Formats: sequence, structure tokens, C-alpha cells
Amino acid sequence: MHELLDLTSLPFIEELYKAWLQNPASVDSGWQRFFSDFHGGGSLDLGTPRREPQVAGRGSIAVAESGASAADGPGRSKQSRVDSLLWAYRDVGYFYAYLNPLRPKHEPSRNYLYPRAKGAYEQLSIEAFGLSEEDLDREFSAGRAMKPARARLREILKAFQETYCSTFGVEFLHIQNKPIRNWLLQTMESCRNKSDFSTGRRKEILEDLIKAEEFEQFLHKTFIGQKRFSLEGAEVVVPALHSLVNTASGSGIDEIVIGTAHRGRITLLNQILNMPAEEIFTLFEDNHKPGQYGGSGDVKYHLGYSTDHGHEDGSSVHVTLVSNPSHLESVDGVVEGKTRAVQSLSRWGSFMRATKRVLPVILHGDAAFSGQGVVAEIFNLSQLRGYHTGGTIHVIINNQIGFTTSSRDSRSTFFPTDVAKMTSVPVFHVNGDDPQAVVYAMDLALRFRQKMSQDVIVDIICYRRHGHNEGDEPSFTNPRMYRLIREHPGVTSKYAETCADLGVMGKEEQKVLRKEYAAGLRRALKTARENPPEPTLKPFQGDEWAGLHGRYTQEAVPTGVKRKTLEAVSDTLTRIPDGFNIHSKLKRILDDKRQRLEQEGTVDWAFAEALSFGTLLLEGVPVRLSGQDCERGTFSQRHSAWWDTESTQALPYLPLNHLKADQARFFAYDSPLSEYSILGFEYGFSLNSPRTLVIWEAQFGDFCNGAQVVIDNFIAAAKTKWQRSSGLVLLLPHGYEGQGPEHSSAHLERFLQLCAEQNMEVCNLTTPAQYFHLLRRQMKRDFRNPLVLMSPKSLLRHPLAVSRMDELAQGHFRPVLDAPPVSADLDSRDAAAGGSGRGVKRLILCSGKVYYDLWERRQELEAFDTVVLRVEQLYPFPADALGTALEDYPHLRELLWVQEEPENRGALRYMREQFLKNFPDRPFTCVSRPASASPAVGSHRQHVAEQRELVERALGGARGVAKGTARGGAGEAATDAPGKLSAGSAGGKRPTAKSAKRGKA
Ligand SMILES: Cc1ncc(C[n+]2csc(CCOP(=O)(O)OP(=O)(O)O)c2C)c(N)n1
Ligand SMILES: [Mg+2]
Repeated sequence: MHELLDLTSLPFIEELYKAWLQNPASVDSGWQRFFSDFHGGGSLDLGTPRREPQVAGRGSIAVAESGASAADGPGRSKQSRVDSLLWAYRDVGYFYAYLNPLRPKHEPSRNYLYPRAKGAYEQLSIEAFGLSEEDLDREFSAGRAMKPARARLREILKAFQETYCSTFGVEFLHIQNKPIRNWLLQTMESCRNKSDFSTGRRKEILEDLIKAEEFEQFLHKTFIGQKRFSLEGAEVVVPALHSLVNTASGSGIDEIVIGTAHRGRITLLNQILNMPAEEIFTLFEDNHKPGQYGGSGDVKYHLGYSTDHGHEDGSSVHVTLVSNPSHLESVDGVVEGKTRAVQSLSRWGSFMRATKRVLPVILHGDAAFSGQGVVAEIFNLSQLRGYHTGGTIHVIINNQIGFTTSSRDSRSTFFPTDVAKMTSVPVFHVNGDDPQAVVYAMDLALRFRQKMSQDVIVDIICYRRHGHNEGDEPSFTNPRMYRLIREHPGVTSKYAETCADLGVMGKEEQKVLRKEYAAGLRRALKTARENPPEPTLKPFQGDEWAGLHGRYTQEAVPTGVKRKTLEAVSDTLTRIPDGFNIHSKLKRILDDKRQRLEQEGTVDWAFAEALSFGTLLLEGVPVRLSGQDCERGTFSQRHSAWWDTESTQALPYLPLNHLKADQARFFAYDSPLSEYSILGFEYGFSLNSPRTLVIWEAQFGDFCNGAQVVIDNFIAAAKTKWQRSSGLVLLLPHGYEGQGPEHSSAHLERFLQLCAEQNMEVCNLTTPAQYFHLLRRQMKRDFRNPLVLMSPKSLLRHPLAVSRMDELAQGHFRPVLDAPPVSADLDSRDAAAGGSGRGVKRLILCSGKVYYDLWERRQELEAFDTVVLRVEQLYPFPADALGTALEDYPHLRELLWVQEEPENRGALRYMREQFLKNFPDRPFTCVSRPASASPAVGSHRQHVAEQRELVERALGGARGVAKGTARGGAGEAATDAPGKLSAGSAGGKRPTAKSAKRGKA
């Protein structure tokens, strides 16, 4: 009957039980026996406590999991009550654990969180489970893991209290995966969540604590009032991380990638990353040489660093601390991506093996962990094909406060960690005043991660001795807490007492250690002041960056590919493997592509992209593409993965991985619906993978502002702040096509505003060939820069937006294009009308898709005195190329920047500024949509009207000569175009559908 007792059948059992109570004969004989057995030991009270039937159910699971005998004779029902009680310890023991160092030992910790919750939670008393004092001396089974397996209840409960309610508490029953849950149960109960600490290990812990405390206090006294975000109150983090680093290599780990926020970062730089004290003090003295840490640098508590930790057995672990900005938790995705990139290096044979070799560790603040949504995003990535890293160890410095905000105002949950419980993550809560418990928790976390390849959390509950920073007075807002903190002895002094008592390190020895360490710090300070050291921060990144330098140049890079190679790649991309059942529509698409190639020799946008990927793969450059729905492509244009319609295979066929045997690999991952974490991830990946083409594609460029923190703080600024380069490509679908305010604009203007010091490239292209060359250029140069590309939507299928194969076979990316698109007859008419610039009176400059609208209208109007020139690379501004192009048109009367974006968006203001700077003598007028608070209109009709109006204004009067003024302001181009708005106002009223109709030529 036990197999019936799962949780899902409880309501059914309740019904049966009620029926049995009224009339035992109304249920079958098996149930009669069961209920009378149960009843024999007391009553199965279905009302109070409410959980009893559940607990009985859980108890039965406990029996199954612990292997306790179901046949316990007359005491069986008691055993099941004991099982229930023991299960409750596993379930809620952490509520009763002694976790909060600021509270007296015997008070249940839950009280510190929500006094009002008293009584609302499971009580771990024997009475609540129908057991009595006499039962304490009866023998019961304690399950399979606990030793001894049978004992008096009194002893069993003592063991369970030690295991689940000591200075270590654990949440793990939310993990549905049974083997994982069983492993934890077995591991924790068999050792009662304690390990034997040798004298040597205890000594290490004490030394770490003493040094952490001394270092903190030295900074406190020496650099009075300077921000360092003191670690005091959480010094135990130092032995915790030290222990992790020390045990890592024994667990097969070669590298650890750490991300951490401000709290204690400086101490960790010194004590875990081995950044010499002299260097740190130099930063405090602020006498480091300009440019020493790259560009304008960053504050000292954001710096990254790396070191090798050697061990006595000759092994070593490489530890990296990732640079991060102030924006809390923004580094999480970067840590994961960076880790994944290291794991992807071929050094370890297989990726799965590599995940066991490279460990990500993220330290969080309690307020940030529960408050910043990106944390949940990161947990969501943890088990995904394209983003998992074999499990991350999360350490929370839970000082029970965020700046001035108390835990109660920070979250709706008991613990900050609750937000992570959506995944199979065990949560180890540990009292920060018990260093051995903390180190044990770290050990267990590492074992768990190595065994299960899952994330794990160590929540160190501690306190913050001082204010948020060194100028902050914490008792304005938290007077009671800070009174307790003031009276609270530091963890070091407590542990020092214990160690002295145990003979681990005598008081005298401790004193000597402190003295000598402090003397060393004083010497380091002297050096920093008198002879500041050269930085050991490497000016550039690791080995994988060998051969790449950071200097930007605009020099053209030949990126053409032999026709034969292009044809071979094309063939694979359009050939359906034997026996593969391809979707009929996809087959048609592929047939079309092949036909176009064979008959016209042209490629469209998506095919040019595939050819750039394919040719790079053949040259040994892996390609990683990630983004929402990117495998197929949002616009059904890419089809990089083909699904066999008849197969049950879990993975699709990726034609790009079938080019030839020794090619590099193509990776395409449909990402979760997140921008922030994924862009952080891909940026992190690019940091360690400069030889991989790493691309993040937004569904629509509009959504990239969900990742604005990553764009502002990493992509735009990392080189200047931290000397960290990245070759990441952002594909941001952009263009005004009547799809509404949030499907039109990739916020081009914001990227251009961020541009300085050649920090990235921002492009908006018009031909597949340009796209092909640009992607290839990204990998063919000997430096890396992020590339932000306004990618097309309607151009994916525009009949003019095609390129000839020979445009791919030779040449290079051109930042400025003045060639018309493929259309021989139009070309010849153009030439006949004067061609080669001599008859050109008006020059229209534009970028991206609007070019085709302008071009087509120009052709309709036969306005051959007008040339439309495309600025394909907006930043760095192609002054030379543009200057050369302008020279071709000596008789210009008008120069017009035309954009489809509203006046306050797009490149308009940027272009005006660049023209003023680079071509001050050139008239520069603009045509755009009127300035608008919303990026685009909602009505498609309205959009069409606006677009027509825009083109008419741009080309108005093109039959004659434009009456353009050169006053230099947006929307100041006067026009005599039909259907014009108020004279010369690009920023005037929006056109109505009616006026647009009139305007249509
Ligand atoms: C995204 C973001 N918002 C706000 C801040 C400002 N800020 C800096 S530290 C801090 C409190 C952080 O509390 P917690 O995460 O608990 O870390 P602690 O300082 O207590 O170690 C705040 C709000 C920030 N740095 N980042
Ligand atoms: Mg905090």
C-alpha cells in the first residue's frame, strides 16, 4: 500500500480516512488494516496540525529514501511519526538553526527575520508530531544515512539538530531531482554537517582571519575616510575563499573565475588574488602613474586581477577576479560567459570535462541578490545548453542590510536566496561567526558542484561592522542593529580564543603573527609612498590574446574569399543531406537561394551572413551566435539549424558544421528571453575568446535597452576603465517599417553618444556584401573592438539588397558607399545624364535602409543631379572616405543628411557634429521625422505617410535644383516637394495620411 502514499494522492487518502472513521467496512480491507494500524498509535488528525497528513506522506517518502523498514511491528505508527518529525527537520530545520550572529543562540533564527511570522511555521517539537516524552527513550530507525541507524529518539533528535539546526542550516527539499536530494541527504546526515578540522587547517583559518582583520584595520587607520567598503563583520569570507582555492585543485579544478561586488573587494584583491599590498596602498595614495591601469582607469574597488595559487604538490589554480562596475550583479553574466569561454578552449578534451576544470564563483550582497532581477536570469541560464558552466558557487555576504535598508524592506521572503530556489540549487545558510561551519559549507558546496554540475549557494549570515562606506553613519537608520554590532566581538577574537583553548595557536603566537603582519603592511606603505611599484595588472588579456594588440586603425582589411571556396560553402548550405526530411517550405527557400546563385550569381543578406560564417569556419575561426530565436532568425531569414520533420532527434542539423572535417565549429543558441544576462554572458565570452566570432542578436534592436547596463558599463567603457578589449558583435534589427514604437529603433543615437576613444564601431549597412566583409573584418584584424550593427529587417528580402558573388570574392568593407545598387540599366541612364559627379548638384547622405527608398524615388524622378551616398560606418567617423567621396562632386549646391528616424534620434545630431568638426565649410542640412518622444508611430498607415513625406522632402525639387538652406539645423531643409509639410521643416508636424497621398508621385 505504501506506493499509494505519494503526495499527489493525499486528498484521496483523506477522503478514505474520513469514510473509514464513519464506517470501517466502507473501505477495502487493505485500507482498513492501514488505518487501524495508524490509529493504533494515536489519531490521524487531519485537522491539527494541518500538515499532519502531508507529513505522513512525506514521512513515507523519508522511509523510502532512508531505507527504514516499513515493518516495525507494533511501534510502526510511532516510527512513521518519527519519520515525519525527521523529515520536518530536513524540511524546515534551517528556521531553527543558529544562523544569526547578532542574536542569542537559543532564539530561532526565523525570529530575526519576521517576528510576525511566529507560530505560522512548522514546529519541530515532538508533541506536534504526536510523540511524547516517553518516546524519547524508545528506539527508532534514524534512516539509512545517520549513524547509528537505530537509536533512542533522544539521540536521533540530537543528531538531527546537529545536522540541520546548528550554525549551519540547509534548504534542499525544493529540489525535485531525487538523486540530487538523496545525495545531499546522505552526505549531510552521514557526517552531521560537520567535518574534522586538523590542527593545520584550523591554523590556516585563524591566520586568514587575523590577516583579514589586520589588513582591514590598517586601511581604516591609514586612509581615514577613504572608501573601501570594509569587509569587517564578514572577514570569514577570506578563509572561506582561501579554503575553496586550496581544495579546488584536489577536486580537479585548474581555474576559478570570480565576480564580486564592492564589499571587501580590496581585501580580497590582496588576500585571495595576491595583489601586493604595496600596489593597493599606491592606489589609496592615488599616486599611481597616469595610464598605469589603462585609460582613465577606475576606482580601486572595481579592478580585476589574476594570480596563480601554487600548492605543495606542484599543482596550481589560476584565479581571476573579473573587473566590474558599480552596478550590482551586472558582472554575473560576464563571469558566466568568461567561464564558458575558458571551458570552450580545447585544452581539456571535451567541454563536459572542462566544466569540471573551470569553476565560476560569484559573491553577492544580500540586498542585491534578492533585489536585482538579473540574478534570477543568471540562475535560469545555469542549466541551458548554450550557457551552462557546470555549476556556479554563489556566496552571499549576507550582512542583513543594504546600504541603509533593512532586510524587512528589502524582500518579501525570509532569505535573500529564495529567489534562486526555482532551480535545483541547495542553499547552505551558515553563521558567519563560526568559521569552521563556513569552511565546511564551502567544502560541501564545491563537492556538490563537482558532483552534480549544478549551482549552489552559501549564504554567510554576518553583519557590517561599519557604515555602508567609510563616511557613512549606520545608526541614523539602524540604531538597534548597530548597538548590537558595537557590542559584538569580532569573529577573529572568538575563533582565536577557541584556537588557543584547543592548543592550535597559543595567544603569544597569535600576537607575534599579528605584529609581524602589521609590520609588513607598514613596510609596504612606506614603499607605496616613497617608491610606488609598477603595476602587475597585465596591460592586456591572457594567452589567447597573444598576437592581438589594442591599437585601433581604420585601415582596410582584404576580406574577399576565393570564388571556389564561396561556391563550396554555398553548396553545403543549400544541399539537403540524403535521408533528411526537410520542411517543404525550407526546401523551397533553399532551392530559391541555389537558383538565384546559379542563374543570377547573387546572394541575399542571410546568405551573405552564412557565407561569412562558413568561410571563417573554414579558416579555423569558430562562430558563436546567441540571441532570442537566432537559430532560425526572428525574420525567418537565417535557418542555420534544420529540423528533420520525421525524426525525434533532440538536436537539429547545422549545415555550417558540415563544411569539411577539420573546420572550426559553429555554435548557435536560441537564448532565453533575457537581454541583460545574455548580453553580459556574450560579452564575458568575448573577453576570453578573441579568436571566436561572438555575436549577440537582439530580437529587435529596440530591446537592447534591457541590457543597457552591459552596454554602458562594459561594452562602451571597459577598454578605457580596465584595458579590456572585446570583439563582440551586436546585431540589432533596426529600421522604420511601421511596426510600432518598440519594433523600429535600436537606439542608434545612444550608441553614438557612447562613442569616444574609438571604443567601438557602429555601422548601418545596405548590402549583403558589406555585411559579409564587415563580419570577416571583425576577425581578420589584429585588434578587437566591439561592433554594433544596426541590422536590417525588410532589407532581408528587398530585391535591390542583393550582392553579386564577385563582390564577396574580392575587396573589403567600405565605410562609405556611393555606388548604386545592382541595376545596370539605371546605372547607364545615370551615366548618360552626366555621371561621374560633374552634373551632381545635390548630395544626399544617409545610412541603412532609407537608402533604397531614396534611391528608388531618385530613379523614378530621374533626378540624376542627385547622388545618394551611404555612410555605412558611422563610428569611428569615416572622415577620409567621406572627404574623398565629397571631392568627387565639385559642383554641389546642397548636402543633405536624410534619416528615417525622428530628429531627436538616429545619427542626425552626431552627423551634424561630425560635419562641423570635419567639413566646417560644407553646408549641412537635414531631413528626418519630427522629434518624437516615442521612437515611432503605432499606425502603419501613419508610418507609410511619414516615410513618403520624408522621401519627398529629401528629393523634393530634385527635378530642378533644391532650394536648400544651409543654416545647419535639423529640419531646416527647405523643399518644394509636393506634399511637403511646413516649409523646410523636417521637425515640423507629422504628415497625415491624406497629405502623404497627395505627396505620392
Ligand atoms: C544596480 C545598483 N543599484 C544601486 C546601487 C547603489 N548601491 C551600492 S551598494 C548598495 C547596497 C548593497 O547592499 P548589499 O547588496 O546587501 O551589499 P552590502 O553593501 O551590504 O555588502 C546600493 C544600493 C548599485 N551599486 N547598483
Ligand atoms: Mg548587505
